[in-house]
Amino acid sequence: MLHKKLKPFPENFLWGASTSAYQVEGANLEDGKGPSCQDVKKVPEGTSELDVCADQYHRYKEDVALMAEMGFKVYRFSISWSRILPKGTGEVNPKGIEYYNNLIDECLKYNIIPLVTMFHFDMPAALDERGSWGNPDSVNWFLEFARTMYENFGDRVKYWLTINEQNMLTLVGPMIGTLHLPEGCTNVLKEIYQQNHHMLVAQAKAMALCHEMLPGAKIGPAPNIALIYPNSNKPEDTIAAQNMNAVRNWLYLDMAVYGKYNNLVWAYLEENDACPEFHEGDAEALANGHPDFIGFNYYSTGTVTASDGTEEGGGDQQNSRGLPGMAKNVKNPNLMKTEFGWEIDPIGFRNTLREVYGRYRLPIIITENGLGAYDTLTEDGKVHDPYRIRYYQEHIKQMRLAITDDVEMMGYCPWSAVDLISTHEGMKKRYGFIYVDRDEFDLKTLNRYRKDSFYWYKKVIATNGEDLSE
Ligand code: BGP
Repeated sequence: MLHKKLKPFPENFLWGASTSAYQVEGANLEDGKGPSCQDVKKVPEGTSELDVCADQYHRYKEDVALMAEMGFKVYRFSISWSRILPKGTGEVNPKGIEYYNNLIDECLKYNIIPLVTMFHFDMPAALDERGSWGNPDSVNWFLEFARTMYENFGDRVKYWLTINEQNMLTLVGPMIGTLHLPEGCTNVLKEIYQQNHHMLVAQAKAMALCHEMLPGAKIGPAPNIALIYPNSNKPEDTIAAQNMNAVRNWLYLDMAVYGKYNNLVWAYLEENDACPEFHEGDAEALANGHPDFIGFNYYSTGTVTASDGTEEGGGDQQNSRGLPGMAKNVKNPNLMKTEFGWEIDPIGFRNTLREVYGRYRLPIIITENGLGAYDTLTEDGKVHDPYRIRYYQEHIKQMRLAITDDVEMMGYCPWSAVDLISTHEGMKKRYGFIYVDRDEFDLKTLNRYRKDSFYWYKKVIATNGEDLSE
């Protein structure tokens, strides 16, 4: 659709950015915090441990002040489960509650809305030992955690996200360091989809509990959505794209919104003897959880051809290797790549927004979008990152076109507010508007520096997205 006139960004559009606890906070075993699966995993060779990260635990005041300087309306961060419940259930850690109270109050001091992710890749290690999401009790563990957060922070936190990228936990868990398999597991796919099922039920129940305990608060999911293109106009490539879209994307949003398994996914699970078991009350719970909005992370699209049955599976968030019997992933020659090999597709952002809104008709907030790159701090304390500015210019342009297409947008929270540790590629893969002075293994000063993109984003926010010029 070629538009003659663009619609403006809505008034009160939520401009901000995101982080997650295990990647930004550090202080990973301090003040009573229990270890999470991220603290006990073996980090990929050549990448930093997750013990100090960007040290936001000790520097949140400075970070929030810098976000306020950029004009943030919202800050998306996650709450570390094992910081407030060190063993995952039972005893509450008062120091953990105090930390998040302080962080929330600091945001509110500058009129920055806290958007809280309840779970971002960091299962308490104590619960991993009890079977993690494979244990049917995990639904109740998560609800206890949710209740603890609603009770302690619900007076001030009005926007909640349930589980970050549940689809990536399911599809590429080993890469993120989250997949826990019981010893002797013989049907891995079935186990993974049983864990996935427990997460879906936990999410539905947490949404219902939020509405019950915090009337007026809003809650939504936060999967990683990437529209999948057919590689050609061969009809079988479209079948492959439908398959991949269903397994990667729609399963999660269909469940969050309609409480039902996507039929293509169910057929795939049946075919592979991997259908999850429903426990008593699951179907009702899934039907009773309703999101108020859709949050999703967008980095790129994917492209597939028909399966020939030899696909390997696995990969990382944006580089899937395909799904055996369903679709084979191929490169898209029309797209550029980041220095870390992720395809860049700003028009795909508009495509994805149009598709998601058309399917679900709920307001959308983008909970992640961004460019991982090598940045350099100059001797005079500057970081020139025109590549990042260009990336955002193109994506924000496409978001505005999507708004003009009548997609209802609530906000935009790129990844990330501050430099932090990547899921599997360390500190060198930077995303922030704020540079953190440390290397992979040398912690240096941990001081903060404003990148060029910091000043640029400040202007974008000040003009409500009208002025994207450099
Ligand atoms: C998403 C995760 C984030 C974040 C981001 C960038 O998948 O929700 O936690 O890390 O991707 O990915 P990476 O760190 O692998 O570059």
